[in-house]
Amino acid sequence: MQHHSLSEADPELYKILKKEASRQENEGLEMIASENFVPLQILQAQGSVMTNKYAEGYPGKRYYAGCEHHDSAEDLARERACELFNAEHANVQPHSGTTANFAAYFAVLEAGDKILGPVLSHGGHLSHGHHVNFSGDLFDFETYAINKETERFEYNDVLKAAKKHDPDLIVCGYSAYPREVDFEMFREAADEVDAILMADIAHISGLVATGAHENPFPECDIVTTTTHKSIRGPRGGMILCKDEYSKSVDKAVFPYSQGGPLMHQVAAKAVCFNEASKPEFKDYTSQIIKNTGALADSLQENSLKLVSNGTDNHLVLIDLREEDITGKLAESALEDANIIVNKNMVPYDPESPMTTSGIRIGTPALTTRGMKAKEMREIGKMIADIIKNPEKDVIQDAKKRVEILMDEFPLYEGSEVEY
Ligand code: DSN
Repeated sequence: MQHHSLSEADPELYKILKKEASRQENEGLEMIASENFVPLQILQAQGSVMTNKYAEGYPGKRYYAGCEHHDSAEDLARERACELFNAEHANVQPHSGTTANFAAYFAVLEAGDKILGPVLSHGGHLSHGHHVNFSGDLFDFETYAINKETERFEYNDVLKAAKKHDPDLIVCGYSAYPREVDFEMFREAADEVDAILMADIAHISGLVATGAHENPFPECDIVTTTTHKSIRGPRGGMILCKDEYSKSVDKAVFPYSQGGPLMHQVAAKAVCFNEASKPEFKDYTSQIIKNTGALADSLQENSLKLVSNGTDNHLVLIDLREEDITGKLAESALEDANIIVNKNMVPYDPESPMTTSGIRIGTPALTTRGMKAKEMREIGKMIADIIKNPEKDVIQDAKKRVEILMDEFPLYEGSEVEY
């Protein structure tokens, strides 16, 4: 076999990677709440020889020979995950958050069973019962809603929906909810109707790992997450659960819903959990909370309304219903200034999902770049100026300032990253 560097072997693809690296480094303030930048050691594990092996099954019980080192890597990932999240069992093989949710549902339910989840436009995810997704197609999903007054999930509303629908399982945990999830409150509601409680902590798992957000255990029975959002690891998924569900969770991942695990990703998950256990990562997540608070203050001081009037976590949701701009147009105007965010439904949104009356903004990626409250306040002001007055000169002024910030807070520049 002849080995070549990527730049020699495939200049066409290499050029694309270089362009993407440059985009990440220089061309935009990355404020999509679900995105982050991984450290070199995680890129390295993902690009390792672990990609070469089939390892169907689990450590000690594989369907192929030669899995000794894969067993060690997967055991390390599982042990570290259990330690980090105070979980009794971990399955680190799910390829993504959605496949983790698929396996988690089928670990304890059968098609047609009833699940109670959040209204999608109130912060939920497609895999929490949307009709275009397997979850809405295969299960009988009913919903609970955000309280119109407090713009938070409240016990009485969840309990009422639970009593009305008598679900087999309740899902909590969201993609666009700026407040702490009260797992105890969901446990109480689940107990009232004898339902299994599942949390999807994809967005907040980095915060949970360090105690910056309440841990879903012991209240929840099964917990799913991705590994690439606030926890800053490789793109992928994971299921954590109590011991009593361990066998059914493992069976639901393999062989029920997946074949061979992506062992290079599993190896990188082990590295991620090690990073997340370090004191520096605790500092990182407390900085995320400070940064989001500073961003929220700045947006509000500049007369923008936030859903629930603030934030407890890594994101804010701007409510544009009283502004002269939709989420779609605001997203585009901000992108023109190289501020990258996404349009998002707000609770009780009169607009369609393609238009929306909201903008979701997260701070994990910029916090990874080293930005602090001072920069967040400045960015909040720029965002508010553009939303209030999306004119060319306002956008151009912000764009120039964004370029300076990118230079001040380099990402991979100067490191040994071979794109
Ligand atoms: N796409 C993710 C998000 O942006 O929240 C959820 O999977």
